[in-house]
Amino acid sequence: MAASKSTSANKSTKKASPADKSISDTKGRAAASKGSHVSRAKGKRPSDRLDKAELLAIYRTMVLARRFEEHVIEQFREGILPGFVHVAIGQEGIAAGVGHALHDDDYIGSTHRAHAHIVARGSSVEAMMAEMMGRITGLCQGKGGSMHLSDMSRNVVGANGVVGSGAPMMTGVALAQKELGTGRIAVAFYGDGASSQGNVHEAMNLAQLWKLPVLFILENNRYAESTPSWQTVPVEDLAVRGAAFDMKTLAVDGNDVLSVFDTVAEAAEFARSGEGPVYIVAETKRLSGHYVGDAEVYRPKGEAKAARSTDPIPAFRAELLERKVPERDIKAVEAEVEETMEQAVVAALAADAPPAEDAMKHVYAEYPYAGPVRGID
Ligand SMILES: Cc1ncc(C[n+]2csc(CCOP(=O)(O)OP(=O)(O)O)c2C)c(N)n1
Ligand SMILES: [Mg+2]
Repeated sequence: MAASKSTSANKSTKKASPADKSISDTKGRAAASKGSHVSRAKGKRPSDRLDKAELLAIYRTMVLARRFEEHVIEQFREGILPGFVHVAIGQEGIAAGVGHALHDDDYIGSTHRAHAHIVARGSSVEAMMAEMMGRITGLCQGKGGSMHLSDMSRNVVGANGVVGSGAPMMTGVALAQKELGTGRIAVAFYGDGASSQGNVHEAMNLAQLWKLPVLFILENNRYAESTPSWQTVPVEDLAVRGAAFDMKTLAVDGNDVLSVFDTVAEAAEFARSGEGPVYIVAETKRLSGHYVGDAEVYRPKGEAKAARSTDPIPAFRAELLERKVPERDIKAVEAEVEETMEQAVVAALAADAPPAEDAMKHVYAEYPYAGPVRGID
């Protein structure tokens, strides 16, 4: 295995008798997964096959997600963008690594912190920004906003304000893929806070029982709102929870985009081949507040500043240079992203709100459903 270390309970307990599956076994696995977050294993990795254009595409996704959210913050502070907004600044390594490792027609289900995941699926940033501003040109015709962004043309089942609910929803999507034999997989993103929710555990249990093609991707930023995870989670290493379901488990440094890419590539292959779900724990840092406007008084002094040293974007930029990607090409990507985002904001600002008479439209699905679901219709 390449980028991350497997803590697969499947492998390590296959020959063990029930009595052997003891606390010490679990502890052993916890120890095995420690340290696997930080270093990359040597040897061939799927990302070694990425060419310059593909590496730059990953970098573009990260920068586009960052600039999208910086524009969102600006428009929110201006009072133009309504609602309640959570940004994932600092967590783009996970979004981009996952987005680029998936097949184009795989499915994702996101959280309240969804923008980067959706940018990484290739949704239009113009339509996303318009949605955030409540404009008719938005992804959901301006009726969803940040926490209900969805884009079925990109198989983005949706952002979701109900913490942890992506796990059962995407388990259902995975069940559909298995039943229909599509060969596609489903991804459920969730946070360390959500990881203690009962419905997440129920979903993981059923997914493993039925060997469903779903990846449970835990973005471990170690905060749920203002509460640090040590106050709510009794285990130091969240990867050990995979053992409860005998589920293949991978731990990865979420700030290292190529490690995320490699980990998800491995997991996706496993799930796609019918072997069952994979649980991925990606360590990261939330470089912003829980929501835009959060005073972060709960954070120990200096923590936020120190976390900036793990920012995945400058780290990957430096890696591109090391890999001999010319700086002028990197700068060209950055300039193109600036222009794309400027245009997205201008276009969203110029668009109209949906008409009042449409307020009750799209509240309930109309059956038979005639909307776009790629590959099935
Ligand atoms: C079912 C449910 N419970 C509580 C909340 C309130 N809430 C919103 S975000 C959040 C914290 C989630 O933390 P985590 O899962 O770690 O995600 P992060 O915010 O770190 O991305 C909570 C408790 C909610 N939206 N839904
Ligand atoms: Mg969290």
